[in-house]
Amino acid sequence: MWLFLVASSYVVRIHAGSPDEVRSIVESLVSDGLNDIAHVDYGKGLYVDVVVSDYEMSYLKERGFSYKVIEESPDLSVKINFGPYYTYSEAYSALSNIHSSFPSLVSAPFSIGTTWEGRDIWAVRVGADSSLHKPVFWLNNAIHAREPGGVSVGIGFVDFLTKMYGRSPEITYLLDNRTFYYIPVANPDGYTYNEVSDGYWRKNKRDNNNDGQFTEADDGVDLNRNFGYMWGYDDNGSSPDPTSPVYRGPAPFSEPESQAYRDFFNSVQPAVAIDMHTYSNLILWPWGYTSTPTAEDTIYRFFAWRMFRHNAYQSYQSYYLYPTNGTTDDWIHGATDEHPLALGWTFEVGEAFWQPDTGIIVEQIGENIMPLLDLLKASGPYIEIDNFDYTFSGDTVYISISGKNVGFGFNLNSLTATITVPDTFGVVVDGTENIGDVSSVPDGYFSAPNAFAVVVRDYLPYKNFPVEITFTTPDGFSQNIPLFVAEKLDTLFYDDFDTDLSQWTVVGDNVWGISNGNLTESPSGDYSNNLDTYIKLASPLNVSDYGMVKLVIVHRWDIEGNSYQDLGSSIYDWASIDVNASYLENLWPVLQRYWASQGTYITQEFDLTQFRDTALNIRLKFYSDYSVTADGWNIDKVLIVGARPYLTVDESEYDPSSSMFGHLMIEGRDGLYNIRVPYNSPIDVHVFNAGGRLVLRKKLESGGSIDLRNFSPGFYIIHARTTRETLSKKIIIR
Ligand code: 0X9
Ligand code: ZN
Repeated sequence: MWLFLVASSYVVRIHAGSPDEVRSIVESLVSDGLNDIAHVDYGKGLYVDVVVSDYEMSYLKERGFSYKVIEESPDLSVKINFGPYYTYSEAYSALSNIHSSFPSLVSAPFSIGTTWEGRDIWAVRVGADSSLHKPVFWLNNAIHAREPGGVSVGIGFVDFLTKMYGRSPEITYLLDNRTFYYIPVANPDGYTYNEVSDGYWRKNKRDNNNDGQFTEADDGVDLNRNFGYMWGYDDNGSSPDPTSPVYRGPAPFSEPESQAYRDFFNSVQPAVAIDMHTYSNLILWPWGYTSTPTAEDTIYRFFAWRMFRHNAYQSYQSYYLYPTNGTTDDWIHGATDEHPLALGWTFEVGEAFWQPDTGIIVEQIGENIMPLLDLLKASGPYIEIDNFDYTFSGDTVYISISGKNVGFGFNLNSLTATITVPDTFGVVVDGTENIGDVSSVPDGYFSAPNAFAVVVRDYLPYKNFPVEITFTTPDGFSQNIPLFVAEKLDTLFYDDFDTDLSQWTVVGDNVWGISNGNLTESPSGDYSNNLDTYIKLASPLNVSDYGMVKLVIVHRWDIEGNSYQDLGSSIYDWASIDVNASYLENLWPVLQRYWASQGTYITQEFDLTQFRDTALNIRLKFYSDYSVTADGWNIDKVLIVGARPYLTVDESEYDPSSSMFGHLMIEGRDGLYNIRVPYNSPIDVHVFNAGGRLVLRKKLESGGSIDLRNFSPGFYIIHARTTRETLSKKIIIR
């Protein structure tokens, strides 16, 4: 009957009147041994969340603190199967299942070491072609036992990568050129203990007092205080007292769990690493032991800035949350005698240790997809195109590019860019550009005006065609970036909000409306508190045969929040633009979030090409907390445009799985061919000779034949297009 033996835990919130008072409450709690701080709000909330026992709560009462209980030991019946979270064994199974579905992308879970109680610390290796040595990215979860929310985000990210491989050129490149080690549960003993206890245990399960049994009051080491860089530097946020929740252990790396972490980390040598915790919606970087910034502070700020716009997590040097020592992030950054310099990030995801439902978890995966991708990119050389421009002059297209290398510490020396264009579309007349030496950000920008020239085939009625730019260096770097030249854009969706919202579906609070020709979540005045609502396209778009898809939005906003520019500003309310494709199911990766104020209209573009699908959707989401409101979000226009090649003579584009009704067929020989389609669609037929010249064009109504018997002998390509597919067949006339 262990159920009756477990202690109760509470997360209590203590309010203060000023940021200084918040800091002094933290200090006095810590000096009284109540150092299990879960969250510190120095912003408008002005409070401290601390995890306490019954006994500690009565002590708080005695000391005259006024507090409010915000979480209690979750109801045991919910907790037995860990609520909506992965248990230790479910995390293992989830990763094993991903491995079974994508064996060439995700390894089977393997053990990097064992715990005091003999449990395996599982890891998977994510990335194609595991035989190659590639730059390494690291993510671990649950070094603190009671933080299962991060495990959901980590597994969700691995799952997302496998779904995007082969669809998104970006993610395909990343999985081909990175090795990503993922450790779902870094503290298995503590984690599994929470599966059968009240769920607030933080540390591992070292038997501190050697009495042969585990008791919460006496045992356990905080693994995030046991790392060997500046271990025990002082007693601020790290304690020599074994009963403390931040007990640092008897010696640096005294614990089998931190040893396994250290040894595996040192052997694989990541360039960028994240230790993901819950909760607080924060992204932190070293140092934690001192207020002095690291020498890489501007680099941390550069990446923090990119991530900030996606998930709206406040971001700063970790010391300013509260000082600590012996943490993972300081060791990752500081222990350069053990491994090459690496960026060491701490994420604090979510708003509670135990959150009520799966919906919140999926939102937290969505808001962290782009930030995690940003750091996956940063862990090796990676070119990001900022501008791809072209001008037309007769049949010639001049192409300019600019961009940057976002790899941390990876310089690209003697960088060359080469363009290729499929033969049917054009001939490259100026195909190579020597870009020179490109260092990494924050300095690694390049610009190459009129880098390339392409003469487009004169039989094309308009100049829509794919190109591929390959960046290489003499020492072996190579990255292909597919792009699309579009003279003619198709409007796939347009709304300037002059009439009604019939093109949209509302989910959540039904507050959306039109005001002065704008879409807004508050058509009459300021928005309300506690909103969580979105509006999405009523009919998702089939963009599967587009070579480029782009969202354009014209908007302005006034939303509670201090500053949109300042990384350290607290974010209370926000607007968000999110994207979905059918294969992502209920996951909506966040493209960008907005808060504070943008008084004049701005136009923004988002490239959605990598989310190409038969059912692409976007949503506009609005979130507000308590107490303060403002005018809100005003969206003047939403436009989605796409471009597709005039034709494609490439059999690889033909996807036999794309229709359940059967397919377009070209049959026949010796100059006589039947073209049939088993569904209702006109067929546009083009025949090209071996030189790529158009020699016949015919429109068939749902099928018919073409006669090429009087063509001169040689090879030809018959290209047929319906409303939903294209098919090419190479034929020979004798
Ligand atoms: O205190 C911690 O270990 C982390 N917070 S948590 O609530 N998940 O326990 C924050 C660690 C941040 N890193 C440093 N301060 N170095
Ligand atoms: Zn933690």
